[in-house]
This record gives sequence, structure tokens and C-alpha cells, in this order.
Amino acid sequence: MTALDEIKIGGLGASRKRVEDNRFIRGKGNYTDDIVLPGMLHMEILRSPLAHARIVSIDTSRAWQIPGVHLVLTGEMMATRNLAWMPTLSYDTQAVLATDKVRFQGQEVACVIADDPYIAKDACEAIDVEYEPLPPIVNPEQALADGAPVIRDDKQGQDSNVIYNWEVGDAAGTERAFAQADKISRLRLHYPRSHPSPIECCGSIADFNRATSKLTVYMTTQAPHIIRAAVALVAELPEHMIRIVSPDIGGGFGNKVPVYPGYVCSILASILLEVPVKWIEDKTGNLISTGFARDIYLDGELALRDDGKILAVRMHVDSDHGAFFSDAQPSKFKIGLLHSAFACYDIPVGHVTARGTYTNKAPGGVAYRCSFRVTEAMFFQERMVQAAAHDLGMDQAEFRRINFVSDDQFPFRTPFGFLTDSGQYGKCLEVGLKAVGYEDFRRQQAEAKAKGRLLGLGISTMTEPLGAGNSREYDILGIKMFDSAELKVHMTGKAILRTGAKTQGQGHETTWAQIVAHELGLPAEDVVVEEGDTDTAPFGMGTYASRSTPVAGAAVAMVSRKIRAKARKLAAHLLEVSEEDVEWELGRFYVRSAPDRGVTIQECAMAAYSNMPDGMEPGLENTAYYDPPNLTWPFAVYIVTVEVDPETGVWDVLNMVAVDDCGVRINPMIVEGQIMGGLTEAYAMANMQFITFDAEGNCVGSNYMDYLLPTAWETPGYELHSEVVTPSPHHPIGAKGVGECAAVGGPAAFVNAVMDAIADTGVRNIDMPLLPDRVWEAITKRHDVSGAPPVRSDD
Ligand code: MCN
Ligand code: CUN
Repeated sequence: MTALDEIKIGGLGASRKRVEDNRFIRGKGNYTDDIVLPGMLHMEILRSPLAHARIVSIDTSRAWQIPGVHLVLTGEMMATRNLAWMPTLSYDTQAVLATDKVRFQGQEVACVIADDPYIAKDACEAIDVEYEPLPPIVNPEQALADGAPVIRDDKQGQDSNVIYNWEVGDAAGTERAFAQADKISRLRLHYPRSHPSPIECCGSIADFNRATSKLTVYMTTQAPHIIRAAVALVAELPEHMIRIVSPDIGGGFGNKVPVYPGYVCSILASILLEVPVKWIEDKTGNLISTGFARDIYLDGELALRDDGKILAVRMHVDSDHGAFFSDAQPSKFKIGLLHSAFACYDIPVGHVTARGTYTNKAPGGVAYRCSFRVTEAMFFQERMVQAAAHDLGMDQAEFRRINFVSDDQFPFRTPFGFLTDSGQYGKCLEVGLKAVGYEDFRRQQAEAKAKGRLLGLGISTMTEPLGAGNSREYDILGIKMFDSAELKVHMTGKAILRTGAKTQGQGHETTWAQIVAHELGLPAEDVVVEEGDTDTAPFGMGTYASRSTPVAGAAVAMVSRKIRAKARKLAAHLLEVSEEDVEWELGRFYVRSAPDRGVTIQECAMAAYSNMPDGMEPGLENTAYYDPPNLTWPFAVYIVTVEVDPETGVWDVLNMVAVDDCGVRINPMIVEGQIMGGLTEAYAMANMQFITFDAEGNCVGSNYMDYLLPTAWETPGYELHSEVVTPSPHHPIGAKGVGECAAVGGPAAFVNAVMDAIADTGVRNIDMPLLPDRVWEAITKRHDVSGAPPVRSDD
């Protein structure tokens, strides 16, 4: 016997087909809306039509009279149970149902529970709400203006619309470095509001059983254990009597991290009515009221030496958080991990100031493929880098090359305090430049220019802090960030693995089994993976910030090693030798001096239940909690070439090359899928997608006619490169996270390409999305096009 072929058993590096697709492509997925419980009622939410108004009165009497209506909930009723407000994940409060004022269009005002969703919806329309309109505030500038109405007058001591002022870095040192600069490059940018818009909206089915006192909630959450803790604390229910189940999720992308009023209302309704209550959000409700991302303004400056060296970076950001500060992020950092900006460049000193403001918009800056605002960080960084190279008259690639952290500088301490773990930044860039044919393209570009055609090339790089914890620095509401895995190997060598993460399409059911296969030699198909049920899964912080592979995935490796350690003892017993004489090769232990004498891992499993040595605890099961020593830092280079039509401002992608180094790839096919998906979202943000608000605070983008999702028709092709692999030095299998990388680094590549194409106009910036009319305006009027696209109320 020899070691198993790892690829054949679906181990590390196998492009194993996704096991979950077996049920998805047959239409056999089990999503929240598929679940039907006996006696279940349906809940619908009445939302505010106005962005800012005092509530004068709410009259629900007509709604109560509609046959089939069982309950009408208002803020006043919630308040009697201390549930009108709930805590957010950023130490703010958020209205569950409005009592005093409405603070954004689409805010939850009341809800109706009825026999079916249609009756409930009709009854919502029969609720009479009298509003007294207040002046709406739709951006930080208005929020900060003298005499602006205080949006959060519910909060004691809140006498302005400022949520926080936060800073990191060395202000004085940065000042000194700027004084010595040969040149200072400045850029002002807006990263517009965007929405994750998963195909499945949010929803929950709460089922409170009075007889057992048990509350079961099936819901669309990326972090079931956090929800369990939140329900225990907010609703004052005993935690062991709460079971949260996340069934199949039709895409999360960050949208399903926060706690939403609909969840809370369905839970209270079920407790009051003692029947299951289902709430399924409709698309418009999802698009106007649930966790928006971004909406952040940058004032950025780089201090430069004439030879191209970056001496210092200074950034000020103004973040529009909407009416409630609902970001899910490590509590130490008000602006998430935005200060991971410039981590891949060797810059001696920097300073970031951040200000958060309330506006009359739904919570913004929440989450969308971002690892806590890294998407904004990398966009700002790569736009600033392009502008700086341009200001110095330097080649884009060369400017990056000379400022990169070099391979021998790791672990590298960034000016904002992060410690990056490893990387080969220069090599990734060279692979990308070669693939895109850099020199050749520059020649073609010059030739095209002579004929009046506008070709452009944009480079973007990104490095992302993925895998929060460690628990010393990272917590959410005081709960330390780590993760877990539990592995039970049955006597026949088949196994069940559970983790504290929760897949929403990323393929954990496939890839976690591959880690077990790698560690134990059990074929991946013999390992079933289960996540999302708090009654059975070990405690974990859930899936967001691409933390699953760095943390839960590491826990899977560690629990497998615990199992292997016990199996080794069983093997020694079976082989009648001492443990020290037992060697391991994939799938099998053997006697060092007699390699032919061996036992398989499956034989060890059987022995754990049928033939264990004296004194050994039976069974082959274990749990591992993994508190990572550091974040993992993947790196990527994205290069795009475009042609811009000067007559119309339309731009087409000619080529896009992506070089991703996410360390060891567990499943190369799944990694490529993650990258392609992320690049497509990046393209959408750069090209077509925006959610904006008119002067009255009406949300423009409440449907898929206004908020565009790229289809196969618009989406460009991508050339993916995987030849650069820098294993994470501290992750047990050398893997780094990858789920968000392409969405994080992609947008700047597209924008940089268009800006490169029109560089001769002298225009420094067009804010996303680069819609044709905006590009055309920049070309013809030769000025920057900034801010969210203007919207008239009658549009
Ligand atoms: N993987 C791998 N090798 C690596 C890294 C990852 O094979 N070196 C695999 C993993 O095993 C996993 C997938 O790639 O199957 C993504 O892993 P990871 O980078 O750890 O990210 P998470 O699993 O934590 O997923 C979260 C991330 C986030 S935060 C958003 S937002 C996003 C994303 O994933 N949402 C998604 N990708 C998504 N993809 C789908 N289909 N649906 C979403 O909602
Ligand atoms: Cu920031 S979106 Mo993902 O972390 O769930």
C-alpha cells in the first residue's frame, strides 16, 4: 500500500465539483421561503414614503377589520415590550418600528400579520399614518451645515449629525513628510452607495412554541450564532431556548449580516400569536431599506519625491451612514478596516481621519463584498496611485513597482498598524503585465491616438486583511472573533463536519470536506458538511469578510489533526507497536520499520468504536476553536484595457487580466468562480450601478430597471492567472481568503483604464458609475465629473 492520490480523493487542490449544486440545479434547494410550517401566518411591513417626518398619528383600526388579519404591530406596541428600538452592531440604536419620527424613505412603520401575504399587504395600505414632513438631509455636506435639523434627536446629548470623529496614524510625522515632498498629489473621490442585492431577499420564519418555551427562527443570516445572542439579549429570552437556522441562502454578499426590523417583528408576532410567522421581503423593500454599502467621500493626498518614492499618505473620509449606524465591524475601528489602505506599498508614515454622519437615508456603509470597508480603501488607494504616477509623469507600472513592499520585508508593519503576513507583489504585477502585453498595448495606444481613437489601460492592485480575529484585536459588540469546527468520524469511516461559518453560495460544503481529505485521507465524498443550525453547529462568528477559510477553514484543519492524533494511538494499538513507531502517509498509518504493515484511517475509525485500547475514551469525535494569530493577506493585480468612444462616452472592455495570490487554493475551480463573480460585481459598480437619492430623499434604485445587474451580455471576459502562490505563513494549510478580493480590487482597474484613455483631456476624475453621459461630459467639457449622478425628482 502507498499513500492515496490526494487529487483523486478530492483533497487540497482538487477542482471538485460543488456538492451543493446537486440540489441547487435540480431546484431542490431549501431556502427560507421554501419552508412551510403548519398554521403559519404571513407578515408584511408598512414602510415610510417620506425620508424625514414627524409621526403625528398612526390609526390601525381599518387594518384590524380586514378579514384574515391577526395582528397589527406599531412602534407604540413594540415600545411596551421595550422593543421599539434595537442595538446595532456598531453600538448605535436603530428603530424597529418608528415611534417618534421616520428617518429614511422605506423605514419600517408598522406591520400586519395575516392569513396570507396578500391580505397582509392590503391591510398595510389600510393603516392611516399622519406625517408632518421635516427637511430631508441626503448627504454629509447638508448634514454638517449650520442649522441642519438633528436627525437623531432620539439620542440624549446628540446635538449634531456627526456620529464619530476617528483617526489613526501619525499626524505630526505625516505633516513633516509632506513638508519635505517634491510634489503633492491630491484627489477627491466619492465611492457611491451600492447594494449587494442578492437574488434572494431577506426573510425569517419565527416559530415560538409556548409548550416547550422554545423559539426556532429560520432565517437568511450569514451569522446565526450572533443572531442567537442578539435575540437572547434584545428579547430577553434564554439563549438555550433559541434555535437559529440558516437554511440555504440565495446569496448574501454582506446584505445578510445585519439584524433587520423584520426579523424582530416576526419573532415578537410569533411569541404573541403562538403560531409560526413568516416574513419574506420583496425586492423593493430589500433595495431601499436593507444594508447599503459605501457612500463615502475621500480627500486624499500623497507626498512624493521626484524619483517616484511615496513619502507619506494623508486621507480624510466622510462617510454617509444614513439614519442609523449599522455597520457590522470590529468594535475598535469606527471606519472598519479602511486604514488597510496602502498596506502593499512601503510608505513610512500616514494619517487617516474619518468622520461619520447621519443622513435621511437607509443605513449605508454596511457591507458588500468588503471585509469592513476594504473595498473603499483599495479603490481610493489605486485611484490615488494612478493620479500620483500621472502627476509625476511616471509609468503606472514602474511607479507601483518602486513603491511595493518587497518579498523580504514580511511580516511588514504598515503605517496604520497592520502586520501583513506575506506576498510577492512585484511578481504578480510582472505576470499581469506580461499577460496583457503591456509594452505592446502602449504602442497600440499611441498609434490609435494618432487616428483619434481612445484606448486606455488601468492597473489596480489590492491586498486585503482577511480572517478576523485575532481575538485580541477583533470583536463584534465585545464578542471575540474566532471560529470553530466539529468533526465526528463514524465507525465506518464516514464523517460529519460542522463549523461556525455559514455558506451562502461560496461552496463550503465542498471545500471543507477537501481539507478533511487532505488531513485525514478520508475521501471528500465521505464527509458531509453542515452549517447554520445553532442547535448543532459549534459556536462561530459566521461568514463575512472572507473570514471562513482563514478562520473556520483553519479550525477544520486543526480538528482533523486532533482526530488524526487519536487515530494514531488506535493505529499503534492495532499494529501492536508503540505510538512513536507509527508513521503517517495520506490515509494510512504504518510501522516505520515495516512499511507494509499498516492500517487505514477507516480501520482506526472502526477500532474507536469496537477495539480501543484499555483506558481510551471511545469514539472519534472532536471540536476545535481557532483564534488566528494574524489576518491573512492575499494580493491581486487586475489590469483592464478599454476603448472609449469619444462621440458617445461608451466604453468597452478589450481585455481583463486577473492575477490572484490567495495562498494555497483548496479548490481552484471554486476560487476562480469567486474571482469571476467579484470581477463582475466590480464591473457593475464601475460601469452601471448606483443608488442615489433625489433632494427629497427618495431612493432612486428601488428596482432592477434603475439598479442594474450585469447579465452575461454586458459582462466582459476575464483571463485568470494562478501561478503566483504565497502560502500564508501562519495558516495551517497556507490558505488565505479570496471571496471578496476581485470585488475589492476590480473597480479601480476599470476606472483607471477609462481615465488613462482620456488622460489628454486633463480630467483627473470621474466618479463611479462611469455612465456614458458622464464620460462624454468629461471628454467634451474637459472637467471632472464628481459626486452621485444628478437626479431630478421627476426622473
Ligand atoms: N477558497 C479556496 N482556497 C482559498 C480560499 C478560498 O478554495 N485559498 C474557497 C473556500 O473554501 C470557499 C470559497 O473559496 O469555498 C470562499 O472562501 P473565503 O475566501 O474564505 O470566503 P468566505 O467563505 O468567508 O465567503 C465570504 C465572502 C464574502 S464576505 C462575500 S461578501 C461574498 C463572497 O464570499 N458573498 C458571496 N462570495 C460569495 N459567493 C457567493 N456565491 N455568494 C455570496 O453571497
Ligand atoms: Cu463586507 S460583505 Mo461579506 O463581508 O459578507
